[in-house]
Amino acid sequence: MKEILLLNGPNLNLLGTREPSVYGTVTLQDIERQVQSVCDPHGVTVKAYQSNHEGALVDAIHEAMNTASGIIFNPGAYTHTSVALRDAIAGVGLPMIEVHISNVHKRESFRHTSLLAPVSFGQIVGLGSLGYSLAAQALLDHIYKEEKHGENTKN
Ligand code: CA2
Repeated sequence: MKEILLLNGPNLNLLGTREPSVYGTVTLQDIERQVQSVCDPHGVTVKAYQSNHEGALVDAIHEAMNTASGIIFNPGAYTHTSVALRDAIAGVGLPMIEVHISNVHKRESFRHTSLLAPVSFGQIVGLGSLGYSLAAQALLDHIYKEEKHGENTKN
């Protein structure tokens, strides 16, 4: 069975418990369920992982290389700082879509730059928890298109 990795970075375990005006009232567990319900009709399993530690996120990306077909990733504040996460995504070569709950472009200027954006095939920002469900749809579409392209270019 196909699997995707739903990866969340630092502080996103607090979703739904603090700062509802910025991050909403939906919990991370709710989001994990939402993403699984998008993937269920496609027979795709969602492996969900959250960590507050950069190295643990790098390890999860490496593990996904052998198990997953793609990654939905909200790297949290590491979005703006982490060369290590960018290198990990580039290194495993899996398709990755970046999600941000808040509209980072309406916030402080240090949130306007993503080191991960150049290694993602797309970004969804500012749509709250809905962004994760849309990201799941986009990732499945991307994976199926890649598979089709592979079949068509086989000789
Ligand atoms: O908008 C996003 O999804 C962010 O990735 C969230 C990060 C922030 O550093 C990025 O610039 C944008 C912060 C996650 C903090 O999550 C919390 C959730 C609830 C309560 C407090 C923090």
